[in-house]
Amino acid sequence: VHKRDVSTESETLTECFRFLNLTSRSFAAVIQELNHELLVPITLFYLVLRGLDTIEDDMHIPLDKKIPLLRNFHNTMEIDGWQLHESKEKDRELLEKFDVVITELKKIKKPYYDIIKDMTIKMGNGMADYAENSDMIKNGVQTIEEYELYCHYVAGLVGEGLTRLFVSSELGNPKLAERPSLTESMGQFLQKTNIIRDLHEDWQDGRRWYPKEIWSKHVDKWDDLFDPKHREQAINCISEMVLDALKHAEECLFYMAGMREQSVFNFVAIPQGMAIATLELLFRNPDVLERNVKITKGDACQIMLESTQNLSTLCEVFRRYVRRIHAKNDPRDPNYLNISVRCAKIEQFI
Ligand code: PS7
Ligand code: MN
Ligand code: MN
Ligand code: MN
Ligand code: MN
Ligand code: MN
Repeated sequence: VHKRDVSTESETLTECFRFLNLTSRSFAAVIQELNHELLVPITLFYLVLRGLDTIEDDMHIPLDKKIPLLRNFHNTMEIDGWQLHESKEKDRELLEKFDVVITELKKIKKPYYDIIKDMTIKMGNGMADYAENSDMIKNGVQTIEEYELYCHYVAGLVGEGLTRLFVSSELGNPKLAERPSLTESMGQFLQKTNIIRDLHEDWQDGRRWYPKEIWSKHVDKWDDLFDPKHREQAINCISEMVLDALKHAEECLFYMAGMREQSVFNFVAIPQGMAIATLELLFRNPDVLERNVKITKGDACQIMLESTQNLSTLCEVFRRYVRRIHAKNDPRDPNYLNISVRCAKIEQFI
C-alpha cells in the first residue's frame, strides 16, 4: 500500500520526501509507512528537527551564530524563502533548501502545526543551553540529572510531540497523554542508546555526553577512556551506561502496549527494537572505543519483521537481547550485580 499520493503531490512535497530519504537511514522507512493522516505532518516534524540538529551538530558554525539560530528556529521556520548556506554538515542540503519545508509546513492542519512549533521552541532553546554550557565550562555533562535533561530536550520532546500528534489524530490512545513518563522513557531509551554508541565519533568531534558522575568512577581523565591501557575500565564505563539506559525498557514496552493502530505501532516499535539490539551490541564491546558500531543488515531485517507483528513478538525481541546482555555480564565488572538484577527484572516483566 502506497501512502504517498505521487500524482497530486506538489514539487515541494516531493522534495521534502527526498530530504527525508537523504537524511535518515532508519526513520525514512518507518515514517513513509505511516497512516496517511500523519504521513506528511510527521515527515515535516522530522525535517524541522533534523534541520535543528544539523545546526546543533555543526562544529564549524561559531557559537555566537549557532545560539541565536537554535533559539529562533521556531520563527525561522515561518519565513518564506528562508535558507541557510553556512553549514558544513553532511545534511547541509536540507538547510540550503529549507524553504521547501517552510512551504509545506504552511499547508498542514493547524493543530499539527502548533505541536511542531511548540516542540521546536523547546528543543531549540534546550540545545542552545547545552551548547552554551559546553563552551563556557568545556567540561561537558556532569551529573546523570543533567544528562537526562539533555536527552529530554533532544528526544523526550520528540516523544511528547509525536504522542500529541497520535492523540490529536485519534490514532493513539488518549490515555497516553496522561502518562508523560512513559513517553519520556521512549525518547530517553533511544537517545541514550545513540549517545552510548556515538562515543568515539563524539569524542573526535570534541563533544562529551557521558556524564562525569558515571565515567569518573572508571577513569580519572575523559581521554583515558580511549587509551588502550584503560580498556577494561572503559568497557566497564560503557556497561554502566548500558545499565542506566536499561532502566527505561519496561516503560517503553508499557507505552507501546497502548498503541491502537498498526502503522503507528510499527513506527514506534521498530526504533525501540533496533535500540535494544544496539545496546546488546555495545555491551562489553571494545570496538565502541574505536569506531561507530552498527547492527548487521540481517539482524536489522529480522528485528524489523518481529517488531511489526504484534506486542508479544516485540517483547520476544526485548527478551532475547536482554538475555544476551545478561549472559555477557562479567563478574569482574563493578556493576556485575546491578546489571544482573536489572536484566532479571526485565526478563521477569516480559
Ligand atoms: C520526528 C520521527 C515514539 C514516543 C532529527 C523518535 C538528534 C535518537 O545524537 O542525528 O545527533 O547523533 O542520529 C524524529 C518517542 C530529532 C527520538 C534526536 C525526529 C521516540 C532531533 C529520536 C528525530 C522519540 C534531535 C537520532 C531521537 O538522530 O542523533 C521524528 C516516541 C530528530 C524519538 C535528535 C535523536 C535522533 C534521536 P545524534 P541522530
Ligand atoms: Mn545532535
Ligand atoms: Mn545528529
Ligand atoms: Mn557527527
Ligand atoms: Mn549521537
Ligand atoms: Mn548520529
